[in-house]
Amino acid sequence: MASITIWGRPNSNNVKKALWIAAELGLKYKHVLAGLQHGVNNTPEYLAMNPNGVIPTLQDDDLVLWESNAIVRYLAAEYAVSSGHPALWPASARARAVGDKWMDWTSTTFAGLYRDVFWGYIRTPPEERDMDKITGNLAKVNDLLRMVDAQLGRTAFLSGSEFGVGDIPLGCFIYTYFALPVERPALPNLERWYADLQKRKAYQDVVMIPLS
Ligand SMILES: N[C@@H](CCC(=O)N[C@@H](CS)C(=O)NCC(=O)O)C(=O)O
Repeated sequence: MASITIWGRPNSNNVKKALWIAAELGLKYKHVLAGLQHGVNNTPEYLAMNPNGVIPTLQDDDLVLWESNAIVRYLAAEYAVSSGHPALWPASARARAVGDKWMDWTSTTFAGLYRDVFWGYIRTPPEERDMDKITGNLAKVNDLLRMVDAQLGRTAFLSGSEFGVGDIPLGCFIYTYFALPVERPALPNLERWYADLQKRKAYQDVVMIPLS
């Protein structure tokens, strides 16, 4: 029986990715709060596991892993079949590649721009907000989401015709996007996809928590 531990605060989008895939797979794991007010991630013990000092970190027996997308991919690859959810890790590399690119795109193209918008509205007092930066980044975020909307007009999910790990990274961010006190452009396919995600128990339990 595997012994899994996940470190990270549950309101972090990167931690949510790991907790969400674990919930989809029905895995049992120990959860250690870490990051921001919880500390832990700057202790020598934590840095020995994850020298970046960021969250999340996963331990599964003798494997220690960081980078949230790598954690999602590892858990799906290792446990999709044994947990009875083979669709979460298709045997075909071609099938996996479809969603894989959206995982990396979310981290490398979307997350940095979105971070300033989210932190600006949710974690910064109104009088301290840099509205020029927030508004400028929000416009770029909306342009990126128009691209996602076009994709979701062609396929039901970012992973293809079925939900898969390729939907997890952006799925975490999109919950907070739709909760921001801003005007949003019409993104009908993205809204349909978001509505589909909200029907998933794992999404409700892990992702749809109060913003903080
Ligand atoms: N590329 C890393 C980024 C990890 C990251 O930046 N984590 C943030 C939270 S989302 C963090 O550790 N912040 C410091 C803290 O929470 O104390 C990943 O995807 O795992």
